[in-house]
Amino acid sequence: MSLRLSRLQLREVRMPLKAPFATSFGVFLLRRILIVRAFDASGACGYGECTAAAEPFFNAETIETAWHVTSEFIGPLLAQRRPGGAAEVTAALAPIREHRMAKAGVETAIWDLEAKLQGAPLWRHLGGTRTSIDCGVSIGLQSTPEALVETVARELASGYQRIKIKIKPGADIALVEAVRDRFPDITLSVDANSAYALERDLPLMKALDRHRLLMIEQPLAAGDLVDHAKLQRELATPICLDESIVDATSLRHALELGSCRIVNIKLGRVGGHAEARAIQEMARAAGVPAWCGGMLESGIGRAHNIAMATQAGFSLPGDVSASARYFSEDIIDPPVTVSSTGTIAAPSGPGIGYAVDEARLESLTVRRAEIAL
Ligand code: OSB
Ligand code: MG
Repeated sequence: MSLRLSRLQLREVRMPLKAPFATSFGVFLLRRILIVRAFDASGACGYGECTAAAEPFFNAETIETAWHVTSEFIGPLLAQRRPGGAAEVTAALAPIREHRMAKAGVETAIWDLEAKLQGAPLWRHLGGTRTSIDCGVSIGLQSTPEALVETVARELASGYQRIKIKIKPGADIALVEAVRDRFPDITLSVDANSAYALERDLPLMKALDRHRLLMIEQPLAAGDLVDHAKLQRELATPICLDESIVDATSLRHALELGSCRIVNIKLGRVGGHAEARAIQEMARAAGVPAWCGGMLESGIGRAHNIAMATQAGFSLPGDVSASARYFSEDIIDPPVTVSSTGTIAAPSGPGIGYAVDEARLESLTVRRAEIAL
């Protein structure tokens, strides 16, 4: 049965974070999130989340660019091309260059809708095989090494299987040393969000290399696969690419050059489930571990991440953690919870498998738009 899309509903919700989340490129205090609902002619609907931030510091998109591109271009293209299934949406939107987070908000909503129409859990509909996913945490920059060590201790006690800490120039080796001194054997990684330069920072990278890290995530500029390849040749620690991988082609280039040995996959960064599925399949075929990254998502984006991470290529714990780490109240009910062994069970209900709390969504909404298809 072919999909009959009838309209999109966009809304911006504002969700304060429980604690500031600091990275090398800035601090998140509040998430401004574009939530997309895709309706079909029967009135059924699916939910998606656009993970663009308020500022263009992680990548070039913002919630404002996503709102504009979704209403002015994605909606009209869908109305014109009328994709007959979720797997056709990426091709239908191909005339729009880039703007992958905007596309992913819509594309993932259509996957949820299609899975719901078929009465199937989205994770199974995507071809997922894992009945539970392995979870790690991403810990933002802390004011002191002591504060960081305390936070790490708390997350380990909750059961998380892997600790990732954010680093930036001037707040790097001392943080890693402090965590390693206290926890010599934990699975530990660092994420630089492109804050380093090969020429200036090779000595620092070599110092990090001595700490048995699982990976060093995105040390250099997003566009610089060549310098990542040069750096990887100097290090025993695998480099993991996040910002650099925007589609399956960029992973192919990275693998051909030797720019990474691990890949972080984010639905928004790559434009949705179809591309994410292709990337994890390419990684699996190449023997390169993949894991699910995060963008401080609300429960809707989090549920999509869980579905994505059930696919076979996702062989390392991801940055998918409990709703309660970020928000005092989520927009799904019940919120995402993590077991004492650091796992999340794949849900059994249709679509994303978590009920959206419509009343709460409504109360957090600061603007909305309807797009007829
Ligand atoms: O680089 O992985 C990143 C958050 C915002 C932007 C970029 C990143 C992150 C995280 C947090 O590391 C992941 C999460 O817990 O959602
Ligand atoms: Mg990252």
